[in-house]
Amino acid sequence: MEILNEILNSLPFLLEIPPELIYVFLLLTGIAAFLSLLDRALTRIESKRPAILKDEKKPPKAEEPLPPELEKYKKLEPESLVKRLQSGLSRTRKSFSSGLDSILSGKGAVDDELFEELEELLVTSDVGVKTSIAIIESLSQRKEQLDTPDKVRSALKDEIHKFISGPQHETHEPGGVQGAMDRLKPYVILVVGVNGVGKTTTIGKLAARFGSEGKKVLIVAADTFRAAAVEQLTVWAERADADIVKHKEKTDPAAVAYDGVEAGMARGADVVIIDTAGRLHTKVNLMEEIKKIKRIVDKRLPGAPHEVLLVIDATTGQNAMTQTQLFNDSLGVDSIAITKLDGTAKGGIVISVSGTCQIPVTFIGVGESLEDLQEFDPVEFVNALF
Ligand SMILES: Nc1nc2c(ncn2[C@@H]2O[C@H](COP(=O)(O)OP(=O)(O)OP(=O)(O)O)[C@@H](O)[C@H]2O)c(=O)[nH]1
Ligand SMILES: [Mg+2]
Repeated sequence: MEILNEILNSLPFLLEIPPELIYVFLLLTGIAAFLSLLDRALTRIESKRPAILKDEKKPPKAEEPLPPELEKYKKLEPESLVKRLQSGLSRTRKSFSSGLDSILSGKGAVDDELFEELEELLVTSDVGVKTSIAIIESLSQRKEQLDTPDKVRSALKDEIHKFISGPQHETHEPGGVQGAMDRLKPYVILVVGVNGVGKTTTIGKLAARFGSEGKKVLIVAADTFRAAAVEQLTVWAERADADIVKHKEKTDPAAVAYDGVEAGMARGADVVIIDTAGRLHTKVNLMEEIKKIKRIVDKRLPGAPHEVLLVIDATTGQNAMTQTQLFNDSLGVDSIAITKLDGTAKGGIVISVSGTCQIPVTFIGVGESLEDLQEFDPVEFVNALF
């Protein structure tokens, strides 16, 4: 205050200005200086944030023509996908619908016996005992309204749909937690599962799907157990126009995964997909190995893998449930792909897994070609079943 008075006294013309105005002026200057400092500090913090946390969308990739294989994939019409789904599920559908027809035909009364028969049909379609009981219990609560076979059929369809479209599917979209793929670069997917379930094939199909969306995909061959695995993956990478990182046979798979993620970061990949060797969920040492892969990947890119994708084979029936549980206990599974539905009449496993495990089923495999890996859509699935 003294300094202010001194300044006012030393500059007589200032005396003509009311001191209140000078105070206001000084206050405003102070606020402006503070805001400018704050802005500079925030800019500095923002520039230091790791790229993977940035919220803004990635700039679109320069327009490049897609290779013919991916162009073909991109142009698939929804109707042709539905047809493939229906034909892929035809064995399950035949066995399920003919069972349902024979139960419902000639039934005069909707009684406990009918519900028991329906429950048995579900169990034999591999829906699982617990799941089947839950679905039929819920159906029997609507008993009063079910006075014709058609009503029973459509109520059962409704119950199955309700059962498989839990909230976990709503927050997930193909390839990850909603929006995560756009935010995280590279988005890292670790693919796991027991031997021969279709991990490598699924990775090839996924790479093609992401590639057809204009994403830059890098596949990591961390299955160093079999020499043929790397060759198989190389063929898929070529088909999908994806980059591949591979090492010599018997290299530590965690080291390959580490290098793969590093390469993905250096080359600006949008998605990094890591293939791993098939392993029995009951073998402790093999489960420890996959945990190590996960840890090492996280070391190179904190937060990665962003998605642990478990592949299960529909033809293995209820054992797939045990696999899901043990892989989830060891690693934390984020999403599930169920393959080989075209090879079984017991596609009910999809209902069992998607209804009981709190993990979203994101893809189902209904054949061997690229377009046969489909997004799991509960409505389409139930429509194809009835
Ligand atoms: N019919 C059919 N076959 C499939 C499907 N998905 C994968 N396969 C076949 O299943 C076999 C095994 O597939 P892979 O992708 O090699 O399985 P994997 O899990 O990588 O096997 P490992 O690496 O040995 O553990 C191959 O012959 C695939 O063509 C599917 O949805 N339908
Ligand atoms: Mg494989």
